[in-house]
Amino acid sequence: MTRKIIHIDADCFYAAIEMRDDASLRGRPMAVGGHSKRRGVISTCNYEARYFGIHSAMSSAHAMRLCPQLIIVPGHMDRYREASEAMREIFYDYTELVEPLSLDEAYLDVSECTRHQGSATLIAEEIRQRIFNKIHITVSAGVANCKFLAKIASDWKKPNGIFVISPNKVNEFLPTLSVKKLPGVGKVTTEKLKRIGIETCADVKNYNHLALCKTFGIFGQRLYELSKGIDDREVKPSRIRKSLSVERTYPEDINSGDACLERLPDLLSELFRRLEKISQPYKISKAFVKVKFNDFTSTTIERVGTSARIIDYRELLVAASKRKSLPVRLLGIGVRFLQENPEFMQLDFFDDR
Ligand code: TTP
Ligand code: MG
Repeated sequence: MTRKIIHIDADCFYAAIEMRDDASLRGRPMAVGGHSKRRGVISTCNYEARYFGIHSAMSSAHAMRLCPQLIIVPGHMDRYREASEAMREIFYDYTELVEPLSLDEAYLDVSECTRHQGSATLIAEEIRQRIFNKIHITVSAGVANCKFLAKIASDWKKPNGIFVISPNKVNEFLPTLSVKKLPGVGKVTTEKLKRIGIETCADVKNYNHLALCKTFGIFGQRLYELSKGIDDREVKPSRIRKSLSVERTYPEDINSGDACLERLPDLLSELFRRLEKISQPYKISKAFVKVKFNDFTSTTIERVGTSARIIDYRELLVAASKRKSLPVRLLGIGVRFLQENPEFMQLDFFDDR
């Protein structure tokens, strides 16, 4: 079966968060990093600064020489983590198979996702839009039938773009692709390949297969496969889930506790549907509900328990909706998982990226 993989990567992530939180930084070259007088280094910079040739890992002093009007601000790791977490929560709405690569980057396997009639392109577009609406930053997406092509694709239309490599386009796309773009091909390998006349995937394919394997060992075989668009690596969920929840914002406010209860079956069936899809072993430690009122304040109540019982949710929902005598905009229900479960902890595996 053809897989559907999405790779998401936020645009100038740290810089985007800083610009989001401080309007005075927008529209001018800025970077996040250490001070130039203290041998600081640039973590990242916005696209205006990239125009001057500034990039991650460059010394701040060098960056200031390239662009004297550059504004360098210190980073806020807590905000980046929070944004990253919020992005992942959106990903989990579509699939359990989410493999974060860093705070701003993840693979999603949406082969089983039925949203948008299973169109990975529409799913990726919706994810981009939701991230923009909720976190106020832009991300780029790549869609393909394997990991490495999805990752290359997400870079193609950066910033704020999407690029889809549909299976029937792979053979059009690959021949001219530089071997530099293949996973595992760094500077040294690029040079080595160049010396034997290999610069693109077409060159790899045309090179004698056996000779390639002799020179590069097992990596030669991998190179050969990658240049044909073959990459069977699975999307491995590497994060331990702490909770699972579903929420709905209603087009019209809900005016009574009883009316809130009428919405419960729909929320519960979605929660159960998503619990069934969790491939990791888990134990529920708590049930919780969230209610957002029409003044945009929200409240959460939770109860210790080992299952997601309807009765718990009924009681919690009534109690939460009574906390304010205001109409309700949003309802959410969820479970928290027991974290001490040793079986659960074992699932913290890492991939060879
Ligand atoms: P990247 O995704 O590599 O870069 P980016 O999001 O800033 O820009 P792009 O639009 O090209 O994706 O890295 C994500 C974040 O990781 C980046 O915002 C800052 C941090 N980072 C460093 O701190 N040091 C580094 O050398 C790199 C590459 C990234
Ligand atoms: Mg990024």
